[in-house]
Amino acid sequence: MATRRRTWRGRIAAAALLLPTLLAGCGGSQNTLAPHSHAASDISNLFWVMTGIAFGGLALVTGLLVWAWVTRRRRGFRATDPADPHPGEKPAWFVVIGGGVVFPLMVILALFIVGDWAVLNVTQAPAASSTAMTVDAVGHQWYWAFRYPGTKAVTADELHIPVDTRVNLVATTADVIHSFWVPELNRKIDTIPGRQNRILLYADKVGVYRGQCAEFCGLQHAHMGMLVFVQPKTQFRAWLRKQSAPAPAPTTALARRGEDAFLSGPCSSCHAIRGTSARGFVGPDLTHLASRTTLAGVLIPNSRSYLARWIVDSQHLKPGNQMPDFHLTGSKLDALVAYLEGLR
Ligand code: HEC
Ligand SMILES: [Cu+2]
Repeated sequence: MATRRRTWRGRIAAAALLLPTLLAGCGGSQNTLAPHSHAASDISNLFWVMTGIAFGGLALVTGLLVWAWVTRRRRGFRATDPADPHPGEKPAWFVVIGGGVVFPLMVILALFIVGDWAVLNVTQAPAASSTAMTVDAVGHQWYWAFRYPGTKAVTADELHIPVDTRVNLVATTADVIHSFWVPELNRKIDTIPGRQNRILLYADKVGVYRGQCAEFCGLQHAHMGMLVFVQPKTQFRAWLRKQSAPAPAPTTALARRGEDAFLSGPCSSCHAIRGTSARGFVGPDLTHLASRTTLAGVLIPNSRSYLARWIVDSQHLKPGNQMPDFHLTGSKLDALVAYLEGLR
């Protein structure tokens, strides 16, 4: 008896210890329950309605069980005939049909109407005419390229949009299936080879929202994050104008040597820098690299030391990523970093 009690206590303690671990997934920066658009609000409301109904159902069934148990004990029930263990206790047919068929059907139908009809309609691909602008999101193993049709702007992993503006986001892929997901702004949208999928991107508040590839796409899937910078409209327009321009020319002798190294070496076969001869498309566009706050799918900050470490040892920072390590020595590395840091 004593051992039995101890194991139960152990199990409860284990569950209590596990709870904070599970709840650690709630909150934080990718929170579906902190919506900042109509679509995300509807998704969050649907979650609460479903949770409420689920727990209401649980409470109802548990309550009935307890009630049956208590009334039975009070009556001093003892089954004597094994062929008829419940003498004189035939449930009324309307309890069985009503509670077992009609009631669950009504709940499921109500959830279907709220979920499928109302919420799906709001989170659906927007009519192109109802949006103010389009952004192309292209999934790559393992980063996102963002293009602004009608301009030359291309960026990676850091998407900028104006606040209170309906954006038509067109999701495609350069390789395998990925999924574009910014939980605070809308549901997920898969990128399927050969297809264009669309979703509405809208934010009611200026800020930075984190997103993540939400479809397993290989080794570094977990490090395929993104940031959505929601800016006041005039700020956004200024940003877009700057991003559309070609890369600024290097201003120091060191940076000029870095440019030479970049253009004459293997870097330019994988990366594009507009305004130079670098036109690769395997890796992210680096035209305005220095205007980004992070590198490599929001894995590391865009600082001088991380930039140098990335070039020399990206396979250590993001194992299996498609950029090889370059064993460069001091002065050449300094020159490359100086050049990249000037790409504002
Ligand atoms: C074989 C193709 C290839 C070559 C060659 C290559 N890169 Fe890359 N590079 C990539 C890929 C792919 C990524 C994205 C990695 C990821 O995040 O998964 C990348 C990422 C980067 C980034 C981070 C960009 C961002 O916005 O996150 C920098 C900076 C960079 N490379 C610089 C260089 C430099 C400098 C060279 C030359 C010394 C170079 N690369 C050579 C493929 C290449
Ligand atoms: Cu992925």
